[in-house]
Amino acid sequence: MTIQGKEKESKIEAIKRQSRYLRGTIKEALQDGKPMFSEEDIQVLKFHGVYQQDDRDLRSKLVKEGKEKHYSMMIRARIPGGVLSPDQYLVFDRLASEYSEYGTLRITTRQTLQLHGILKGNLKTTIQSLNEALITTLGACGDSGRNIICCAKPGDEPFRDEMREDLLALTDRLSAKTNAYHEIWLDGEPVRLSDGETEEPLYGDSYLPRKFKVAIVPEGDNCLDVYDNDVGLVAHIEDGRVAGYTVLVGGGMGRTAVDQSTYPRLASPLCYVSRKDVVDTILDTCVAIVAIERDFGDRSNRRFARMKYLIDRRGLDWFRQEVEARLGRKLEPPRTLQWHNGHDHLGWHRERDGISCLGLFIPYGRIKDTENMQLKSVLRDLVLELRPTVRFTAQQNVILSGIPDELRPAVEERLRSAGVPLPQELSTVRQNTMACVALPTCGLALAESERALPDLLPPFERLFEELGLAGETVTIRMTGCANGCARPYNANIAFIGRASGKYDIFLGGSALGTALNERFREAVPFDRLVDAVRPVLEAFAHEREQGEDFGSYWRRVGLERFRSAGNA
Ligand code: SRM
Ligand code: SF4
Repeated sequence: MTIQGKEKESKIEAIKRQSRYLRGTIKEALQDGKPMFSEEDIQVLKFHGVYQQDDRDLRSKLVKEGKEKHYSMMIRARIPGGVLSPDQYLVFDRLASEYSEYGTLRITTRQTLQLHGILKGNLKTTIQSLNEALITTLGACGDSGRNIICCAKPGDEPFRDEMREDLLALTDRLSAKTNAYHEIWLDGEPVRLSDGETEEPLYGDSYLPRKFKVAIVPEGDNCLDVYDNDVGLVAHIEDGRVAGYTVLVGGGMGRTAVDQSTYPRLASPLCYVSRKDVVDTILDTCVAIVAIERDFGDRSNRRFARMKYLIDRRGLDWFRQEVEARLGRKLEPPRTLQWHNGHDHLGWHRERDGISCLGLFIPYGRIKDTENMQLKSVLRDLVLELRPTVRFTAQQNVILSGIPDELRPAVEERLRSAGVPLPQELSTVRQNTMACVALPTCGLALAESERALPDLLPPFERLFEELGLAGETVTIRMTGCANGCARPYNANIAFIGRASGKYDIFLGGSALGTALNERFREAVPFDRLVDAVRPVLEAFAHEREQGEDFGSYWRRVGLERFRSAGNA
């Protein structure tokens, strides 16, 4: 049932449909002794939170030697709202040490954790161990509702609990229901369905045309780029409680460098849904939206299968009418939204009386031990001793929640002796950076990102100091390709991998996540990136109006002003 019903469906559509609700031949393949899965199972595995990858640092050497690629799996958990109990965190820490070839944990830009470098032979044990700790990986990847993200800041305001309640209810409604996960990973018995019953009441046997992302934030605090999601729920807070949500639809970052008809898009306000009457109205609205994408999304060309393209093709009015028809009622118009924060929740904050939380900057989301910084070890020790709730943010950082106020100095001391800087010891620019994983694990990376940004930052920090901009919030994001996993198209300055060692530079954006940036330069060599951006930052430092931030300055002055600037 697609609007392109007569067009040929993509290969992946057939794989999904023939997978018997995500079973494929994964169970058999786990016993076959090979280091990798078949092409079909690789696609089905994504729905189970598993990506087959190979170590790209070794690839060309192995090919030259006529050997097989070095395969391993990336496992992505689904952690709604990014919240883990201390014991759950410790399970991840142990699994990273025991089974990941890299020994690391990776916080993602959607508040969850990835384990890279899991050999096929260890896959089932690893997933089983996560499940024993009540952590699933089902739906962390694949064409269904992904991990729903929510502002991770803890606090005693009732609206935070209400947002979490709604997030969990929505997670339940949008989760895949197939029994395949239990059969494959947990040795569950095959399901017996009675006539007319289906394993996937919402998704059907073909699931969605593409991934589907939902985010929840309180109005004002856009710490997670709500406009970049297929559905954004912006909570309107009245007297400390959630009065209702403005629903945004059709956001997404992904584009393809070689195809100019692909583009990032900020979500459009669709409607307001009150929470007072029935929470179900919010859930029903979201389910109706998902079902529209299921029924009308493009199933012939995955490049245009995200809901943003459906909305642009058919128009927001059509979309609204379709939601109304499915709900059987008129939608209320969206409310006007105000934003004042785009920062992450770093540093110490009051959580409730006598209790604090600490937001720690995790360099590009990678929890690991190095010679200079024993981040993984100190986090493990703090979690073992203090038993904080561990919260991941959508800016790849961690918040340790529930720390008694009197223990603050001791926590700081422990971090210092492990070489972990407190956020206030980091430059403002560093605190506002993100980089996607890219090499060596991401199969789509064209250039380095997580491993390259650390070398790029010091010259930028010096430049900001030199220009008197050290206190300025300017967001810098880097990705290894145009797919946009670190949400680069919102950033004030973005470096987007174009080829090995070369990056497109995008400028403008908004630190509040409310505007997209524009392409300024193409395929600039890594060692010329700072010089390419320098003239724009110099002009900003000298010409900006009182209180004007970088994004507003860029939009006022315009791309034309800088066409000839830079020496890239
Ligand atoms: Fe992503 C594909 C990593 C957030 C847009 N992304 C991938 C894959 C799985 C590569 C692949 O398909 O083979 C990457 C795995 C790399 C690795 O080795 O770990 C990958 N994406 C990531 C993470 C880990 C980046 C990070 O540094 O944190 C993020 C995991 C989030 C999560 O927990 O679910 C991640 N990806 C995003 C985001 C940001 C967001 O959702 O807020 C986006 C842009 C928003 C959006 O979806 O529009 C994003 N990833 C993509 C795309 C482009 C989608 C599109 O609409 O065109 C791809 C490629 C694809 O799907 O074909 C992709
Ligand atoms: Fe890989 Fe590209 Fe995503 Fe980076 S942006 S993780 S290189 S797909």
